[in-house]
Amino acid sequence: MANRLPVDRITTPEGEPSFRTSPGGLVTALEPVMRAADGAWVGWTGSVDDHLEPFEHDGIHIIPVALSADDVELYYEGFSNDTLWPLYHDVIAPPAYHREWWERYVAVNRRFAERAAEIAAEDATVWVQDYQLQLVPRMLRQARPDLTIGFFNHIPFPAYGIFSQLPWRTQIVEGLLGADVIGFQRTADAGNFSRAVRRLLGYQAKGSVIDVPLDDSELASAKHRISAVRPNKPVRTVVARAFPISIDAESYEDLARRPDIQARAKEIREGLGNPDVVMLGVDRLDYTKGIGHRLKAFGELLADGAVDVEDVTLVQVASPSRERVRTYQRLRDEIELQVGRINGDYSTLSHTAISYLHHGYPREEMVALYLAADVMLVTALRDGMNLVAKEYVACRFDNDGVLVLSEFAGAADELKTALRVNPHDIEGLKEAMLTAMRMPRAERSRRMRAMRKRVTENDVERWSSEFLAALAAPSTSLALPAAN
Ligand code: GDG
Repeated sequence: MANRLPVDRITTPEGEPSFRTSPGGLVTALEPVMRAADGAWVGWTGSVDDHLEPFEHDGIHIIPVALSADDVELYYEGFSNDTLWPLYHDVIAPPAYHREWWERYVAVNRRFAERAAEIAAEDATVWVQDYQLQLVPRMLRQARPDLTIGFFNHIPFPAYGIFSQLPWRTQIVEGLLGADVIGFQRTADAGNFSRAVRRLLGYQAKGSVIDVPLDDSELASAKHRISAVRPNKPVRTVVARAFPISIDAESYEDLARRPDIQARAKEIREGLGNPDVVMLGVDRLDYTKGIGHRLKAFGELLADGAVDVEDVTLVQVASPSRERVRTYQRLRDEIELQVGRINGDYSTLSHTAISYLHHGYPREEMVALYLAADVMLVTALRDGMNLVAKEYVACRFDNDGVLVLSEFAGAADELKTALRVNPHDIEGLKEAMLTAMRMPRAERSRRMRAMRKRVTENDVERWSSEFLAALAAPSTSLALPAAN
């Protein structure tokens, strides 16, 4: 189950409302698993007040949860995107704390949990996705103790000094601990979570295993499953560890090998005036992505005369995101002012310094852009994983191209031969851009090969199967606490 269903509402040429599978990696990863296990996907269609009966789409059972306009405003745009999102990304933007947002978050989480509790078969496995639904694991366990429950957090989990700001920090941690396995992007995120558990609840958390004492109703219902040796109180063991998410690498490479997409990549470069170097950024227009830092560094390189607008172009795709949230509206103004200034100062009639695109594009066009880019800039200030970095690598079957990668993106744990940067260090960022532009072919190839090995081996199918294997492992069952 996830906040969003794996389908988008569309209107057929005949004017009929219909659904189309949304092209995300999560869908690709889970589709085969769900088909094999006869699974169902619980989530929101993305449209307000969409009261739909369950239906079947592309072999997947779809169980819609309806959200009202108020739910969207308070639970989704409010608590999820304006409280949790900035808090979990190291308070890059200030989180807003409103009690009515929290109350709605609880209510909507309950609605999701109730829906799953109604439809899940006896002893079924339920996998809850992401920060919008952190209370669901506990609610679901209370309603259906027979279920095996997994949770995956797609965004970072912050250090306790930051997390502890949250007025509802204890409820969130308890909510998550309803799961048997809690997955994070990085080992550091899992560590932050375990520390929060120790600090707030005093439970024992060693390595990736957390001992959660059973409450009285659990004790009663679990009696047949455990052999308690008094005076030790029985516990459930919860596993909290990293499962770094990935992409369907093969499908990206297949697109990159298509002659029409390669021709399009060439056309893109020609359209830009055939500069020596094309640098590329692809992000949702979000303050976590470090777009402003990237633009600043590039602007300074132009100002210093270290690069010439005739030779180097930066293409920045900033896909529209969360446009009803104020912080995002302000960010858009800031970025567009910055782009306008740099272009005004440095563009010529034949060459534009920054080609700025506030659009979403089809995946084919994204792949053509990846192929057209000599240097890919991923300068997130904080990012759970960053799939764009992995997509760029997956597309570069020519073993060419340079990835500049922020150490604050989860992908940095895996893509060790990327050019690593601290995006707050503008001088360092400028140097990395110059190093990337000037890197000899042999070094580009050596670095890219190593990254490709990682991305093709550790694809999204492996991510989901490793998570589900951990969930099925007996270590996540009832146990006695470890001896002190
Ligand atoms: C969250 C976490 C974590 C972007 N613009 C277009 C487009 N995209 C696609 C990219 C990529 C995806 O959107 C963005 O994924 P990211 O991982 O980069 O970032 P978030 O959206 O913030 O995702 C993140 C992720 O969840 C998964 O766990 O990695 O850390 O924040 O696939 O290609 N796709 C198309 N047109 C666009 O204009 N087709």
